[in-house]
Amino acid sequence: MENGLDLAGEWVLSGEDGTSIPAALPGDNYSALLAAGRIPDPYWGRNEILVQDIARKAWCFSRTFSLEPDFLASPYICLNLERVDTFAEIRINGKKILRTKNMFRRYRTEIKRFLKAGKNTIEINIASAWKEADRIAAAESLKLSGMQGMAKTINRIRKTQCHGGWDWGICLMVSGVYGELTLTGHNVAKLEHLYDRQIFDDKGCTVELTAELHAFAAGTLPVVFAFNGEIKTIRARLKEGENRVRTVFLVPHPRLWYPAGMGEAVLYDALVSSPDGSLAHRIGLRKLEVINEEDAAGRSLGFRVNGTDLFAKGANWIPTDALPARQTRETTEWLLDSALRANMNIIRVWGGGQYESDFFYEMCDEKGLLVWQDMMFACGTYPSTPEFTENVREEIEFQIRRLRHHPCIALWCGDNECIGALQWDAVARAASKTYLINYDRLNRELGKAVEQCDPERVFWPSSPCGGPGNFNDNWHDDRCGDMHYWEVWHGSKPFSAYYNVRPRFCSEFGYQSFPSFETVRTYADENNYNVFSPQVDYHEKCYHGCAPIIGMFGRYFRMPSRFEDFLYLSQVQQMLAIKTGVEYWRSLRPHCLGAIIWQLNDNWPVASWSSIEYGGKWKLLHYGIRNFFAPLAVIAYRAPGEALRAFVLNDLPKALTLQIRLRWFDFSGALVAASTRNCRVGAGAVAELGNMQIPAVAEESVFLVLELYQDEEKVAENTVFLAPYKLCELAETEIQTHFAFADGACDVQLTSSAPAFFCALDAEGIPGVFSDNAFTLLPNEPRRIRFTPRGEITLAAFRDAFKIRHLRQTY
Ligand code: BMA
Repeated sequence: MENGLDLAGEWVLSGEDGTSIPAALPGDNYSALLAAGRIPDPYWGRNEILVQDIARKAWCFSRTFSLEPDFLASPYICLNLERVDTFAEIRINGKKILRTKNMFRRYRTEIKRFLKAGKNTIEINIASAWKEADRIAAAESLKLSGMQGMAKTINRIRKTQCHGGWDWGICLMVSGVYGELTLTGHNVAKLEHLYDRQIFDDKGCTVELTAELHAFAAGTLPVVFAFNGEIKTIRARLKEGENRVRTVFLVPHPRLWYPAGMGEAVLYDALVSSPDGSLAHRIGLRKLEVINEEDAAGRSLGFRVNGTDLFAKGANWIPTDALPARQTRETTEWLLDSALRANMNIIRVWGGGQYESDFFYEMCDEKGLLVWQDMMFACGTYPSTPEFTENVREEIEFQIRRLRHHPCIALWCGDNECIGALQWDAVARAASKTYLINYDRLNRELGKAVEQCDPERVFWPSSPCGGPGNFNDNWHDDRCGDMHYWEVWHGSKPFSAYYNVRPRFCSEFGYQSFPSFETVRTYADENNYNVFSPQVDYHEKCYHGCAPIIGMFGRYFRMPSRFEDFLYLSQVQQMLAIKTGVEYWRSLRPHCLGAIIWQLNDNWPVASWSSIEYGGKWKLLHYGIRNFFAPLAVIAYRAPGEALRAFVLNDLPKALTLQIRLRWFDFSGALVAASTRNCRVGAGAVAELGNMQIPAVAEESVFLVLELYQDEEKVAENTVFLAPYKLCELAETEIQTHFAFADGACDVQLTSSAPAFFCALDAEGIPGVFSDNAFTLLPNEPRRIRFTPRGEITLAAFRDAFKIRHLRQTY
């Protein structure tokens, strides 16, 4: 560190009960207790229940540190704390210096007078957030309802809301510090933030850089900006308190930042320094517009980057682990890379989680993933008392200042489903006006904070909502706004219900599945290898339990026989659900301009809507997403009572002429009918293939294979059934495998004598990704699939771990 001391490292965690164990900070109390063998693994079986008393106690993190007289010569010394969870009293050398009450705020306080040369002590005493929330709730004048997890009162406090448990999440009301923990010395001022504003005109791009400094006393300071090979020094006169120092740079030929799939995510280094410290960011030059304009259907919603509209394809993001100590850079990078590899261009940071670490946004900048950033409120009613609102205002202002320089951030959204909660929460419904006013008071504060701190970006009041200036409930509105479509999962409707809505932008829709057998074995023992066993059932947090997954099987499939078949089939089913929605909505472009799947990841091993399991393994859904989010796709569907329709989807910024091959087969693999077509499809557009002939045979006796070719090269394929799978007499077949090792990866050649559907490959216990999965294997058309491991691998280990499953084998 420049002029400072990083207090990250080993601390001591002590408890009311006399516990005294080593604990790493940044980190949390549960992780420390687990590492010291004081609590059982909360992720195993039903252990969640056994570890709840930890959260009803106070915990203290303490350590000593030593200071050199040189450092103490600095006129000002700050203690800087980020992500302190939640109610902490901080003491230095026994003296109280600070109290915290919001894990999303940054606390900085000048503490020189409490320090001495040599050995010092720091204590972070953290009260039980749960008890504190209960206390606030008991005293509140406007009674609010409880939240869905075990910690019902968590909406009263500024802590990651899913810590209290969610319909996919364990309740672990952790405490700790997860961000910066430093002492910094200063002469005049602390450099706080650096951000940019960009003006595009015929001269190029004018980049205005602004540094925000907190001056401890009035004074002057040279502030040096470096950008695009130029250096500018400003002698800043600072007043005590907050100051802004600005300068501009002209970039005559800017290299623009593009989201994934549209171009390169070019970044420029921006640096500001003073004798008191420095800040370095990487910024992207781009014009990002949220298009929200009146049109024939109502009002559009979409993103335009550097003048080109895109179809937003992405997933919702929740915290990567319920134990904050395990929220690593590596896990984040794996998940974001996985999003990218599945052709996503946007991530929605969902409001029940947290504003993510800097490295999350830096990675999104680098990879070209746009971020729909919620503010941290979800699915509930929140207070709007002056105390709460003031606390939130500090939080939002800090978060916007911290994050606004990231080119990835596409918009600020006020909350997740808090308008919905006004309807489904009985208390709020009974006094709707009161709760609406309460909602609006807080929500308007959020909007004001955006206006003040980041006027260039759009404030989208809530997700879902009709957008600024629209005061409708907007729950399912085909005319405007973003939509959360939950009728298929929560409403138990068939997959064809996706054809009932024509969203302008669907920011949430999902379907659950079980994780793989490999992951189930991390939380259940052999006696529990049954979908309704206590341990497996416990790892399904939605109020319906596992029943909808199994119930839905009855619509489409024959009942699977073995436990592993249940797990597999649930993943096939999940993939089909999401595929139905995505393909249909993509075919509606430009009416619909976005599909954000619920949800990308899990924060513990559980049955959920995720496309990637806890631990990083891709579910079949994630492989499916890679195909149905591909920039070029060929699709066909038949909405109830309608004809079969087929489309070519092109998200690329250029018009193309493509070839389509259509083949109908029966289930022995015999060709029933075949044709080829040419199709011209515009840039970022959709083309319908007219005149789709269905062979004149029983619907349950055939299936359609569509293939899309660009200059002789196959770029996409799809398989479509006309009848539910359960009605079709699928042929039994054994898939032959042949293995080979190439470039650190393993190839497997697959051959079948009859059509095999949803062929799912697994390398149990070996982390890595297949080049394709859950595909149709046709007879006499062998397929070579590559497995790229995350680490080193031998062919023998891969062959031993390899498993393949297909639909006919499940019964
Ligand atoms: C949406 C989300 C989450 C939830 C999901 C599934 O409402 O915002 O709150 O986990 O549905 O029920």
